[in-house]
Amino acid sequence: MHNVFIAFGTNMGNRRRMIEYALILCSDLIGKVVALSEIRSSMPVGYDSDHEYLNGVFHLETRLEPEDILARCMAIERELGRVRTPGAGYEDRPIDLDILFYDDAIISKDNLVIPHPRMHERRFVIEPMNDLAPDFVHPTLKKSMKQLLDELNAN
Ligand code: PH2
Ligand code: MG
Ligand code: MG
Repeated sequence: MHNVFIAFGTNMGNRRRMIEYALILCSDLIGKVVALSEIRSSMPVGYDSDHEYLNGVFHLETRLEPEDILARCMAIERELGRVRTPGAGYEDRPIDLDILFYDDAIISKDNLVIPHPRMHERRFVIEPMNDLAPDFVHPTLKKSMKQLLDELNAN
């Protein structure tokens, strides 16, 4: 069994409902839900929009390989109505599912980078990871979620 942490973010439509559906579809298609973090709201980071996000993290146990998890996350995003505009950069979305960690694997492919490359800069990811696994050590940064949160709080 593998432990996977998947970040979710939603800022369109009925956001609570999107999270509920995403959780059900993740448990159907990816694996057993071990835990769900607190859900927090924040304004969009890295682009301009008036639509507030709800963010959090799912912890799942899975037999799937990372590429397969990625394909299923994208299928769930499409199922919940996400449409990507090619070349548009960040956009509002009904749901975004990002693989943060897969055990302590380090993967760097064109279509998939694990750990998620920008996660340690993002409070909306580090706070929920700290809810679920404060002592989990980031495999490349070699810092725990608690340490990464302390660093964000200090800056
Ligand atoms: N996701 C982004 C870009 N900016 N801002 C917030 N608050 N929450 C997000 O999930 C988010 C974001 C790209 O995936
Ligand atoms: Mg994202
Ligand atoms: Mg994404």
